[in-house]
Formats: sequence, C-alpha cells, structure tokens
Amino acid sequence: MQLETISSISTPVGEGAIAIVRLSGETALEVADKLYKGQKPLSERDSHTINYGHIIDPVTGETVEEVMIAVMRAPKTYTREDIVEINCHGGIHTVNRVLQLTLKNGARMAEPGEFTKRAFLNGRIDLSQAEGVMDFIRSKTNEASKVANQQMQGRLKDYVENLRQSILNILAQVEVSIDYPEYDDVEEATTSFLLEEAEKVRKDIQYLLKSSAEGRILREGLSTVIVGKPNVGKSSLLNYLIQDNKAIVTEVAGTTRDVLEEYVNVNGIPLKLVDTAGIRDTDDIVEKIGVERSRKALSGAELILYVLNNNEALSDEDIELLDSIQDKNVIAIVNKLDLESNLDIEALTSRYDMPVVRTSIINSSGVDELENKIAELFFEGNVTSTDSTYLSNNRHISLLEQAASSIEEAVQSAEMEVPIDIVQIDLVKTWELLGEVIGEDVSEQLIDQLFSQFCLGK
Ligand SMILES: Nc1nc2c(ncn2[C@@H]2O[C@H](COP(=O)(O)OP(=O)(O)OP(=O)(O)O)[C@@H](O)[C@H]2O)c(=O)[nH]1
Ligand SMILES: [Mg+2]
Repeated sequence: MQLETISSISTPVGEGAIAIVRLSGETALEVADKLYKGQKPLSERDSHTINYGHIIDPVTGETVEEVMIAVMRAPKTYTREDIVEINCHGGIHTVNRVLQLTLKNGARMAEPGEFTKRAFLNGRIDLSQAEGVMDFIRSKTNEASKVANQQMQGRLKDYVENLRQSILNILAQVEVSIDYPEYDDVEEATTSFLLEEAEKVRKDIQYLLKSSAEGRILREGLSTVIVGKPNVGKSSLLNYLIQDNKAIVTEVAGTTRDVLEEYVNVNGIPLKLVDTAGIRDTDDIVEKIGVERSRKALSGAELILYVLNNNEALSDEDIELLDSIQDKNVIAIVNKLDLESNLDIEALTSRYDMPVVRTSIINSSGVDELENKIAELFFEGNVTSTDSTYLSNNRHISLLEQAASSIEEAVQSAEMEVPIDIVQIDLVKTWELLGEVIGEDVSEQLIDQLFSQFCLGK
C-alpha cells in the first residue's frame, strides 16, 4: 500500500523541555533532509540512530531550530514505515514552525490517530491492539492501564484468534457432512463434534465476558444503592458497612433527604455505596426531591439493597417497588430482627426470587451474611486477581455478547437436530463477529471513526 508521508507534533501542545515533530511514510527522510543540516544527510544515516543538527528554512536560509533527529527505517517502526522524529526545544512557536516546514516540503498533516492507524493498515497490529493503545493513553487507574497494556500486547487478539480457529475446525467438519449427505454416520459424527466444540467456544466467550465484568467492578467499584421505606435502617446499614457515622441516623422517618455516596470494600469487592432518602409519598418539598433522586439512583444501580422493617407488614408501596426492580440484582434485607415480627418473610421469599438476609443492625447481627451474599452474587464467593481480565472496551464487549448468543443459537439448533446448513449460518456469524473484534471485515467508516478518537500525533 502506498501512503503519503504524514507529519504532526506528537507531544502535548504547550511549553516543555522537548517537543517532537514526527514524520512517517516513504518520503519521510527525503522531506526531513530538505530542512536538515548536519554532518551527513539523514538518508545516509543508519536506522535507529539519533543525529544532531539544525533545521534551516530552505527558502530564507534562516536557522529555525537546533535539533536531535531520530531516524527509524521501515519495517521495524511504530507504523512499519520510515519514521523521522525531530526533537526540538519545547517552545510552542518554534515547534510549530518546524511542523509547517515539513508540510511545505512534501508531508501532509496527520489526522488524529493516523500513525496508529497505519500500524493497523500495515498489519503490525490488529484493531484490538490499536484500541488498546488508546485505552492505555486514556487509562486513569493502575488496573485500567494493566488491562490496556495486555491488550496492546495482543492478548485479546490471541484469545480471539484461538476461538476463531476452533470455529473454523467445526465449519470444516460441517462442510464434509454437507458434501456427503448420503452418509448418516458422517452427519452424526458432525453433530456430536459440533456440540462438543461449539460448547467449548461458548464457554470461553462467557468466561471472557464474565472476567471482564469482574475486572470492571474491581477497577471502578460496584454501584450499589440502599433503598427502602423511611426509617427502616438504611443509613444505619451504610454507617455499619463503612464503619463510620457518616450518615445521620434518627428515629424520625424521612431523616435522609439527599443521596450520600461512600466507597467500601466488602470481602474484597469495592462498592460505590449510595444511601438514599426513604421512598414514600410526601408533601415535604425537600423530601420529595430526595425521593425523586432515590428513584433515579435505582435505575443506574448494579446492585440494590432493599431494606425492610421486620416490625412492619409488607406495604403496597414495598410490593410496587420490589415488583419494579425484581429483574435487577436485588438483595432483600429484613432489618430490625430484634423487634417483634410483623413481616411475612415466607410470603416475601415465595413472591420474589431474590436472596433474603435477616439483620439487626443495631445489634451488629446478620451483616456478615449480607457481605457473603454480595460476594456470591458477583464473584461466586471468591474474588481472584484481575489477571484474567481481557476486556474493557465497550465495542469488544458488545461484539462478544453477540458472539455468545449466536454460538448459543448454533448449539441449541444442533441439539434440536435442525438441518446442519442452518446451524452453519450461526457458526459463520459467530466467526465474523469475533473477526470484528480484531478488525477483520470491519468497514472503513468504523475504522475512521475509531481512529479519529485518538489524539493528534499518535
Ligand atoms: N430496633 C432496631 N432499630 C434499628 C435497627 N437498625 C436501625 N434502627 C433504628 O431505626 C431508626 C432509623 O434508622 P435510619 O438508619 O435512620 O433509617 P433510614 O432508613 O435511613 O431512615 P430515613 O433516612 O428516614 O429514610 C434509628 O433510630 C435507628 O437507630 C435495628 O436493627 N433494630
Ligand atoms: Mg436515612
């Protein structure tokens, strides 16, 4: 592929000790030589050397900068093309002049992400690695940068390529039985091979998705909301979990008026814990706003801790709320177990399919069990290291979710003895979806859109 030589400032705009103008392309050395004066022209220098000299404006003869220039010849470079990096003194003005001179002498201004895009187009990296570069630059935590770094190194690519290879093996077998429809035993063998192998692929994709969800929770915290009617002990629960008296607790119903957010670690799981105003109809304007906010907090929650008072019967309001959230991750907490029981726990457990924990927060009892339930719900009880996390990018997660459901469909069809050429369609689709993760068969438009999110000069 023949591509124009591109140029841009690759360091942040602003004053610094050094600023770098980077060129990439077939004529990178040629362009730089028009501006460079040193002992020898750059085109006569060895690859991977750094060379002292000056940048001279070829029109006026004026010395613009004193520079060190790195020469890196294809193919062992970031883009797989010839690369020249001009290290300037870090002023905004001069580095800009150097850039302008490269543009006047044969280079074109690079688009955001274009260097990395070339690395992709020239086959040095796949799309998941390119996206890893961007995620790496953008990562805000240590854990996030670890995942991005692994992705940059091609860990996801290897995993996905293995999955695709397995699907190809299945497809090859399927092809045989389509070619020889007269042999029943071939078809039988194909179905059992298909079921076994496709199930393995399905499990691997599920594992990938699950470990990513866990990784994300470990990086960002599980957003958890404590809700329930006024006075049931929500703020008491928050205080207990964070081992502090951050939230005001009183016997007055409607104490909490606003949402309060705290981070806690529960059995190794970081929770972003939100205490809310007790949900009820109220004429108090401040409380009303608080109740609105509680409802809003509910919609974005990954875990809901629904607190009930053992001393009171289940109200219509409780039922209405529990009905509306029953498809989410909810743990029902029957608190104030020390008081007389007026709540029909049996009715609660038979109506809702959610874990129920009994507590008496005032006596510090039952909260251990709650903590174990949370760990069970999200990490099957044991939180391992994040080493197994491969995914953090939403595009990849979405593709893998689709791949999981199409392979699932293939498995189900095969089980129901659907004709093999129909099962084949789902297998091919899974193979294609996985291909999109690493950038095979993706549209030019998508590629342009992805790389445009990069910073200039990368
Ligand atoms: N008997 C008993 N009282 C409790 C228990 N847990 C909390 N309480 C009391 O119940 C009252 C209300 O507790 P809060 O934690 O303020 O309840 P809340 O759900 O946050 O209430 P609002 O903010 O008004 O919605 C306080 O007087 C607590 O001391 C418990 O397990 N047993
Ligand atoms: Mg409260």
